[in-house]
Amino acid sequence: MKNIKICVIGLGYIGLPTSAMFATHGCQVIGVDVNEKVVVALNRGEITIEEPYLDIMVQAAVRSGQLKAYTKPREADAFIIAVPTPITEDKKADMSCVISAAEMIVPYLKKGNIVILESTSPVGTTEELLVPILEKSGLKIGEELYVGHSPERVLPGRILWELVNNNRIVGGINQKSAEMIRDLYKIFVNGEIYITTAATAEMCKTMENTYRDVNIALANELAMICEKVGINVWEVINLCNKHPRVNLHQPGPGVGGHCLAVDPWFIVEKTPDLAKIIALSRETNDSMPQHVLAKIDDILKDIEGIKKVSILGITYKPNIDDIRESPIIKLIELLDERIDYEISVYDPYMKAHKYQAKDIVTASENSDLIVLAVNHDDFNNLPLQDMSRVMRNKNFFDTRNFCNRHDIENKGFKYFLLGEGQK
Ligand code: SAJ
Repeated sequence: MKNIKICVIGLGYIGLPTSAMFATHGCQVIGVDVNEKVVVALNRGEITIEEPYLDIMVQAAVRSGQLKAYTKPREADAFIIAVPTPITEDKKADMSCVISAAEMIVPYLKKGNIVILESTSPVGTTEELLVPILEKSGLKIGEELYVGHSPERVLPGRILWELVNNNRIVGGINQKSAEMIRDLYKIFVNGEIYITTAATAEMCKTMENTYRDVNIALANELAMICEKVGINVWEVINLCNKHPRVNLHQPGPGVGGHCLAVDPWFIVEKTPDLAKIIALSRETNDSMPQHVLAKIDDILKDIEGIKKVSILGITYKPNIDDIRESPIIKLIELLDERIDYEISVYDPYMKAHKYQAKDIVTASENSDLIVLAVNHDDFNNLPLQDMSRVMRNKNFFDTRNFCNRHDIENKGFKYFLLGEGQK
């Protein structure tokens, strides 16, 4: 199956690493993106997203001539659609990028080609949305054109390792399509590849992220309960997880990213009357920034006038530069709406934010409260002495159970922990 030509539509977090992976495994890859800047950068061997080691792999792929980028598709043996599927304001899947990507490839399709949808999509998308568009090619779907869904399952920050080593699901619109797609991914996948139907693969992907979201909601609910009854949720979770069949997740200031905060809505959209726990979990997780604000109000209730809150970390999770759906951005918006708060921010990964200070100590100047919002590795050794020296009131609110309480208290701070109630 080597030396085959693959056309990847969408050169983002999934399309670009996938292109580089095929290209460094002997395939000829045509990368397509509607954004000309991405195309120009890629052809220079540069990347526009941050992901460990991706730059090295992309450079190798471009230099070898195996990966070239364009703004329009070209003829190929296989087409992979890896474009965004965000949600609209009213929590419905926005499939416009999938539709335009599919329409874009129709003129280039020929007998024997494979088309794979990798974008996370509501159940039914491949058969009900993609296939009718591909039929415009005049090819017999499943016999002359092989079609399926193979969702990406990689974790930002570990994409290259997980692309190769994770197990993969391939859902075909028929058995032959599934087998053809499986053989294609075998080029670089070391994990198991499981074959199923397209609709099952779609449901698996959305349910994997829903599983995690619902479990985080359970942890967040437990955190609020523990605050109420005056115990420490982190101790409860730690001890519960000593049970061989319990795996409680971690509470926090909310759930972000383009996956967990989005995909559960794809299931709710299809079956709103049945997906009750799923919708409620989304609401619980979405309400966490509001809960963090209520805790901030409580910590600072005795301070008169304008209070300054310094937020450490704004990305949706640690050690990456991604702020999509970040609950910390939501928290900042909530604080922004209040005339009694002044805000400063420090995030080592995000230099451009309007409240970003040049360093942690500058962000702490005249502050009344530090909020540890993201557990970046960089925050392991906070300059507590210098922070405490420049602060007005020495309060520290840890929303991730990340810091050492004693170190912080030893530097004269009052330490507050999300999920810990006072008796
Ligand atoms: N979070 C918690 N508590 C936890 C775990 C996570 O509050 O116990 C929060 C994080 O702080 C973050 C959010 O959840 O805001 C999501 O982070 P994540 O690391 O759980 O996941 P993502 O969104 O970066 O990647 C997920 C992964 N899915 C699963 O682990 C089931 C990944 O494998 C998928 O490929 C990816 O979604 C995707 O693209 O769908």
